[in-house]
Amino acid sequence: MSAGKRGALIIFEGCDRSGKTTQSRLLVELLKSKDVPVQAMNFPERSSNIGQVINSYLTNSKDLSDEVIHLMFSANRWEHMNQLKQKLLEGKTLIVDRYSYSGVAYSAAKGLDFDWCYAPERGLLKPDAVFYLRAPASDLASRGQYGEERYEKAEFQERVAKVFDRICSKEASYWHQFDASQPAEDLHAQIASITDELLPKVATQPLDKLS
Ligand code: 2DT
Repeated sequence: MSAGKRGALIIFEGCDRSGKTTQSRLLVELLKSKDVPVQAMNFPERSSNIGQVINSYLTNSKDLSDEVIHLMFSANRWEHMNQLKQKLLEGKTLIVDRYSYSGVAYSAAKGLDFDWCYAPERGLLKPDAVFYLRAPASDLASRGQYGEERYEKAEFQERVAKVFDRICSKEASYWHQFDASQPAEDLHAQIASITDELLPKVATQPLDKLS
């Protein structure tokens, strides 16, 4: 890497089974093939102590109040912030599956206040781009059975999608919305083209924080 050039913080967001995992993998593979330093990450990061509590909550083996689990998800991001910052400053581009917006969308979909949900996210690193994979809940449901985890229910996912839509219109300057029901290769081509333009543009920009 040339001196002073940082990597980009790119986030994938969307409902369960919107294709985030596939698209983030394709993007990582593409960047690797171009010798761009890149790393895939995802939130929740389930290996830390906090991550393990989140994991037992998601797999229904532990119950916590909506507020407590919300703050745990946020704390799980905060505990990794220094690491993320360091990697970006070393020139590594980070492709992250879910971030603060999932935090807000899933908790607000349960009925928690939107601003309350967003408050603990302030001060975390601000993404350079969010790729929002959007598909009607009926499309997502037709992709096979939902799994066993807590949130994998069609009606709940519809409420989550509404919150994502709201965030997308508020944060339009760095959110890119895609139709997730199109073929994976077409979606990948659009994502690749935006990423291509993004990397050189942000390389000399300072890191920003969510406000
Ligand atoms: P995965 O299936 O992508 O591992 O996500 N979630 C996630 C929240 O409720 N709050 C958050 O802050 C984050 C990052 C979304 C597991 C589930 O956890 C939800 C789905």
